[in-house]
Formats: sequence, structure tokens, C-alpha cells
Amino acid sequence: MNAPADTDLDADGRVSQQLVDAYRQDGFVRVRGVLDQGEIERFRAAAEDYLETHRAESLETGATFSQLVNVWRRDPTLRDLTLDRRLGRIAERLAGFPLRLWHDQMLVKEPHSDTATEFHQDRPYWPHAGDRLPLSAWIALVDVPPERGCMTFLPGTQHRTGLRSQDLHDAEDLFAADPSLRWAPRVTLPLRAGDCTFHSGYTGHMALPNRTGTARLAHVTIYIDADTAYSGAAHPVTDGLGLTPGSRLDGEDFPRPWA
Ligand SMILES: O=C(O)CCC(=O)C(=O)O
Repeated sequence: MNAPADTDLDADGRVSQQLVDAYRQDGFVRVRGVLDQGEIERFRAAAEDYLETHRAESLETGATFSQLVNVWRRDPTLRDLTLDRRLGRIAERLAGFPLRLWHDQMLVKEPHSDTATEFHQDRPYWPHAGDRLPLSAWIALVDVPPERGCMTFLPGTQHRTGLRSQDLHDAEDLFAADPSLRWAPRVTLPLRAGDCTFHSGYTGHMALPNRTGTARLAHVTIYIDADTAYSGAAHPVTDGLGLTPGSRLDGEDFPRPWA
């Protein structure tokens, strides 16, 4: 990848210590310009084609978004994005420890929708054990202003572990699980195409509805502690892999090409 002009990356593709500190303090950070114009166009075209062919396979069947998981296994262009070494190294620098891929997903909010992705944390959904804080790179493949469904974060909530999993279709559920979060500050981060946010698996977040006439195309790469073990709980990514509870999530299903 080549760095675009308007970027938070230095010439070596690294983020500043200031952004690392912001991620560690808040549990999320925006990194502008992780993709250049050529990459944006290449990955957007591949994402549009993939969506056209695979929309019916969405794990989410409601109006919140189309959710196509593990596209890296099936599309060689999107595989380049998911396994991108520069993004993986940025994620490792933010996390502060070695990471591997958990899974990727295309999250598409169709045009003219009134449906938000409601506040939730990610980590309670996952069948993981013995892990340090995972994180997601949410990469905008189109401009994502608030009215097209950018995300809002609750700073500092990465420390709020131990909650039950929350229903991302229910605007009240995270606050029912922890009423103290209801009055927490909220930070909404619009993204230009090619920008990215990183958020931790416990950071409370939501995404606004897409009220525009253009689909909101996001590619999300989720990174986990390289030592994460399988908890034994059911999950679409691990079901059918024949994993033993307590075994490490590693091998070709959970690669770390940036190592
Ligand atoms: O893009 C969305 O609508 C929600 C994204 C999200 O919850 C996530 O990436 O963890």
C-alpha cells in the first residue's frame, strides 16, 4: 500500500505515539488515509461485486446491515485487504501484543434505511478465552458521514468487561446491562473513503442509520490476541472446525501474515 496525501501514517506506514496513546485511553481511534485512491477504488469495486453475488448469505437478515463473514477466503482482492500487513502491524502497535485474524466481515447498510446498529460490545459475542483485548479495523470504502451510518463510541468503556452479550437491535440493551453507561460521553467519527477506525472488543459502540441514497460499504478486519483459546461456545466462524475447548485459535484459519 502507498500512503495517500491526507493520512495519519508516516512514510513507513506507522501511526504516531499520540494515536497509540489515544487508542489506549479511549478504546478507539480514527486513522485517516490508510488506503490510497487506487486501493479505495479496487477494494470498493471488489466489495460491490461480492455483495451483488453473496448478499443472500448475510448472517444478519434484518434491516440493520448485510453481514458477509470471512470474505477473505473467497475473494482474492478482498483477501489482500483483510491480510494487509501494514494494517495488521498498525493493529499490533495499538494493541501492544501479537495479533492474529479472527475473521473479517463486510458490513453494508443499504440506502434509505432508518435502522441503526444499536450500542453493544463485540467481545461478549465471541467464543474466546484467555485473551487480551481484541480490536477491529473498520475501513470505510465510501465516504461515511453521520447520515450514511458512521460509528459512535463510548470512550473508556474498554475497561467494562464482564457484561452479558447485548442485542444490537435494541437501543436500550447495553444500558440495561450497565445503567452507568447511559450518561457516558459519546464520540461520533465521520470517515472519508480510505479512513479507518480501530475499536476494542469491549468499547461500547453503535452505527447510525444510512439515510442517504448510497450504500454504506465497510470492510471490517477483526484481530485477536495471538494466544486466544477457543472457549467451546457456538459461533458461526468456529462451528464445524472440530476445535477442542481450550485449544489455541491458530493455523491457517486464523493467520498472522504481518508477523
Ligand atoms: O457497521 C456497523 O453498522 C456496526 C459495526 C460494528 O458494530 C463493529 O464493527 O463492531
